[in-house]
Amino acid sequence: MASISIRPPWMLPDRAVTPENIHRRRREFLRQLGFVGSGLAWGPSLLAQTPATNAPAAGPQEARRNPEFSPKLPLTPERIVTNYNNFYEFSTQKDRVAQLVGRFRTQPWSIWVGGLCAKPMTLSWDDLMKVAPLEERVYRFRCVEAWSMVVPWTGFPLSKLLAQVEPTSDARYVKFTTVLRPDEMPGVQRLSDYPWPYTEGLRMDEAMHPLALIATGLFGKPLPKQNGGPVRLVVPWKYGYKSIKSIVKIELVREQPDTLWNALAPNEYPFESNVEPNVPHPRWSQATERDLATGNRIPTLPYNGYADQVASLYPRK
Ligand SMILES: Nc1nc2c(c(=O)[nH]1)N[C@H]1C(S)=C(S)[C@@H](COP(=O)(O)O)O[C@H]1N2
Ligand SMILES: [Mo]
Repeated sequence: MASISIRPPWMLPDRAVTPENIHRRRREFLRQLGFVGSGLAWGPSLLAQTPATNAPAAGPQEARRNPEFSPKLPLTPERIVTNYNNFYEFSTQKDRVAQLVGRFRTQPWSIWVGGLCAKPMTLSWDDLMKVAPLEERVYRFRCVEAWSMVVPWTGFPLSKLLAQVEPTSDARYVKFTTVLRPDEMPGVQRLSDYPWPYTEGLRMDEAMHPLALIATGLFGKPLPKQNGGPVRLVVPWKYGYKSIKSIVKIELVREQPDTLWNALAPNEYPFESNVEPNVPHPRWSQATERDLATGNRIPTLPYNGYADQVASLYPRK
């Protein structure tokens, strides 16, 4: 692709997470606290936070299953979900990823949430655990490569996190960024012409939809590194690549953000990427999918089975 021959901006250090910028944002945040006073229920924990004292990312992830978001489907066995992975920062071979995440450090961890909002903030792991009560949800998961599984995630709605930072009215999209640590990620070094870091994006109304989940657990345990630990996005009505892993940055933006897959092959990986069985991928049909649990081919459902909940977001389709 033409886009990857250009000297890429991702070769530069990530400006949003330099100590200086974090320091400045924290000062801005503290200043805003002065105005809002006790309006922030969890202000004190942010005040106490410094990156050096971040609590471990691992922690209890048992949570009550939310039946409203958990269709009664047999779960894909845990050993399949945790050993058949797409995580190109480690390997393009799905059965290798779990073996290659050993050097990847997920503690301490923090996420910067900012951009077009009133209250940008850096959340430590403890802060993240206080955004909303954790719940378990059983979601269908459909990869663009035409395989699928059924997964019990633990997490909370993305909308709750975005509400904390109070997006401004000109925030039209949300951009997500995966951590980039080539020393810990052998696939990044191998795929050196990819536009790292991995990025993804949603429209604001998609991001605010109650199905869009921030996941921190899987099968009632901390999210394994190979599945995007310690924290990832899950957008069950879209192809799997929208569900970005190991997130360190969430930014509210005005224009549709670039995404890694869209930059590499826009005709194969459009920004919207809803699961649409009657719209073939340029290289294969999307009408059916291979169920990882049984190996059987099953029909692919519009919006991956979530049409009742999300079709209204796409009135022309
Ligand atoms: N950072 C990052 N996120 C990613 C990917 C990736 O390579 N890097 N792969 C995506 C794709 S294509 C899929 S299908 C899912 C796979 O998630 P799983 O390994 O938990 O099944 O993660 C998505 N998120
Ligand atoms: Mo995928």
